[in-house]
Amino acid sequence: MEKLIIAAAICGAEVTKENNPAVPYTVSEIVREAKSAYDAGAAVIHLHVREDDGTPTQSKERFQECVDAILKECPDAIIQPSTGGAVGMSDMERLQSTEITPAPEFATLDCGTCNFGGDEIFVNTDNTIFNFAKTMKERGIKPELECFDKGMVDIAMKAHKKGLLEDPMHFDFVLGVQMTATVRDLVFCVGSIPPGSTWTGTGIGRYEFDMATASIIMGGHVRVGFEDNLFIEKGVPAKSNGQLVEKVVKIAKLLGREIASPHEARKILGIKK
Ligand code: KMH
Ligand code: ZN
Repeated sequence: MEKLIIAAAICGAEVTKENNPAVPYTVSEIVREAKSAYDAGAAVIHLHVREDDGTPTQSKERFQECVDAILKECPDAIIQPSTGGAVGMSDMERLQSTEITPAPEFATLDCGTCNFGGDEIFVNTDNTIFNFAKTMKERGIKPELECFDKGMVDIAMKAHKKGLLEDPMHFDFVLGVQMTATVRDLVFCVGSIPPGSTWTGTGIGRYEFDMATASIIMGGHVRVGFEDNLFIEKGVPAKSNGQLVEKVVKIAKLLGREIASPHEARKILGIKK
């Protein structure tokens, strides 16, 4: 089986220090969390950024500052800026994270509209998705196709048919938000993607380590981090993103799956550097 790529979603846009005091806001806190995940074995850092007071932002300047600072400490990490940002942001605002220099190697592309609980709706119309795919293609950025349910795989395939997405595609199944997060759900989603694609399994909240374990066994890759889950075990807040990554490394070792370095992860994902 291919080596395991671990992605750490270190910050997110929805969680706060009230939820877990280790959630990073400032540049130095973001670097601290990225380094803890990288040192523990994460090859990919999925990045959202904040103002110092915790307000989510997609400011190009703030992304540039954070990416440059992370790369000083984690020189070969694959940094994957979010183009999802936070609920309610405009498309133009969200795409700013792809405008940094050099252009990111990898970035998220959310493949559909999603209920985020209560009255929150994360809006991604077909035109938004096609426009983001086109922009990333023009900028030479590999998209990670964020699919919160199987219908989003179908929308990604429409973009592929239009020539906006190149093979091999990489999917991330973010389960436990709009779709439940059972092994059956994951198997169904994975069975819907074209042969030759790679994929990551992400479980939200208490499903984080269930989906991680299933993904390790099934030959997929794994995402963990504060964006998705704040607890190392039931009722015990994680001290750092690194602690969450360490737990995945332990599970992978027990199951006989080796961990990919950033260099190996680029090869698996077809990212040229
Ligand atoms: N914060 C969500 C609204 C992504 O990073 O691309 C969007 C999100 C997905 O987190
Ligand atoms: Zn995100």
